[in-house]
Amino acid sequence: MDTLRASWLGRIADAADEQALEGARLGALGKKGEVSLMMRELGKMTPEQRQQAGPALNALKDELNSALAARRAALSDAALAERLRTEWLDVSLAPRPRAMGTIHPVSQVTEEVAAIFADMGFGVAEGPQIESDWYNFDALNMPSHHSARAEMDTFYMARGEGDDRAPHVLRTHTSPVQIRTLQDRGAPIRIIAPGRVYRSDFDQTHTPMFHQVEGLAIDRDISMANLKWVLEEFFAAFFEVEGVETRFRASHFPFTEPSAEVDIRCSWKDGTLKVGEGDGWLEVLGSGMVHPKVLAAAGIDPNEWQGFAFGMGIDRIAMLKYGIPDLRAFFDADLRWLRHYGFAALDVPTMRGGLSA
Ligand code: 2NL
Repeated sequence: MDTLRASWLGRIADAADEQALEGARLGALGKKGEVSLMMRELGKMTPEQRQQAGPALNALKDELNSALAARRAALSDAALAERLRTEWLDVSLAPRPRAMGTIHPVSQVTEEVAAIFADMGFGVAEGPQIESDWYNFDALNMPSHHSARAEMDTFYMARGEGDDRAPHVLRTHTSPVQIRTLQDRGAPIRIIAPGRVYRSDFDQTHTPMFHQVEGLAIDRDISMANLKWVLEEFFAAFFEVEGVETRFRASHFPFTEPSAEVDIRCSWKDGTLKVGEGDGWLEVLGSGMVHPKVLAAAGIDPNEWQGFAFGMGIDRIAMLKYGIPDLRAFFDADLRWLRHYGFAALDVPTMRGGLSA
C-alpha cells in the first residue's frame, strides 16, 4: 500500500500537463483504476481484513484526490503565468509618428491681415480666379489698348475656333473681386480682397502665381488721410511695433487718382529688418483714391461717393515679417525652407516621403 501510495503521488506530482494528470487520475481512481480495483476486492475479504484495508484505501483515495486537485491548481497557475509572460502589450511603446501638417506662412499671414482689418471694420470679399477681361481690365479703367494692360503679362484662357465668348484671363490682381462686391452690395463699403493672382513672370523675385490683398473703403467723404491712418494702424499691428511712419510717393495707376506708392520706415541691422525705426524706407504697397470711372463702372455714383483703394503683395510682407529671404520657401517642394523659418512641425519621417536630405 505504501509503494502504491508513493508511486501514484509521484505520478501526480510529476504530471507535466492536464493530459498527464488526467491519465494518472484514471490509472488510480478511474473505473478500472488500480485503487478502484483494490476497493472492489474489499468484498471478497474477511471482515478483519476489510476492517484494516477499507479505511486505508479510503484514506488513500482521499489523499490522491487532494493531490490531484493540488496538482491541477498548480498546472493552471503555471499556465496562467506562462500566458502572462508571453501575451503582453507594451503600452509604453512610442507611437509611430503621424504626419502633421502646419499652416503655410502665406495662409497664416492672410489670416493675420484679415484679423487686423476686421478690427477696423473691413470684411473679407472673395471671387473667381478666372475672370472676364471686363472685370479684370475694363472696369478698372484699362480699356483694350491701354498700355498697362499689355504690361501685365496676362494669362489668357484658350478659346476654341468659333467660340465667341468674351475673353477670360487668370486674374492679374484681386481688384475684380472688389468691383463685383461693390456692384452687389453698393456703397458705403469697407472690404479687403485677399487671394491668388497670376502673371506670366518667373524669376528670382517673381512667381507666376502669387498672393495679393487689396483693400477698398467707399463712403461719402473718405480721403487719403483715412487711407494713411488705416495703413499706419495696419503696419503697426502686422509688424507688432508701437507705430509705423509711412511715406507717400506720387505714382500712377489707371484705377486711382491721385495715386501713391507707400513706403514704411525701417532699418536694416546685421541683415535683419526692423520696421518702424531707423532711416530706411521700404516700399510696401500701391494705393490711391478710386478713379471716378472705376466707381461708375461698378454702378456707384462718383458725385455721391468716394474712397481709397490699395494693393499689396502677401508673399512679400510674409517674407518681411518672418525673415524669409527667398521665394523658394513658399513654392519649392523642399520643405527644409519652411522648417528653417520655423514653419514646419514637419520633422516626421512619413511626411512627403521623407525629409532626409
Ligand atoms: C500695387 C497696386 C493697387 C488698387 C490696387 C484698386 C481696386 C479698385 C479700385 C481702385 Cl476696385 N483701385 N486697387 C489701387 C491702387 C493700387 O495696387 O502695386 N499692388 C501690389
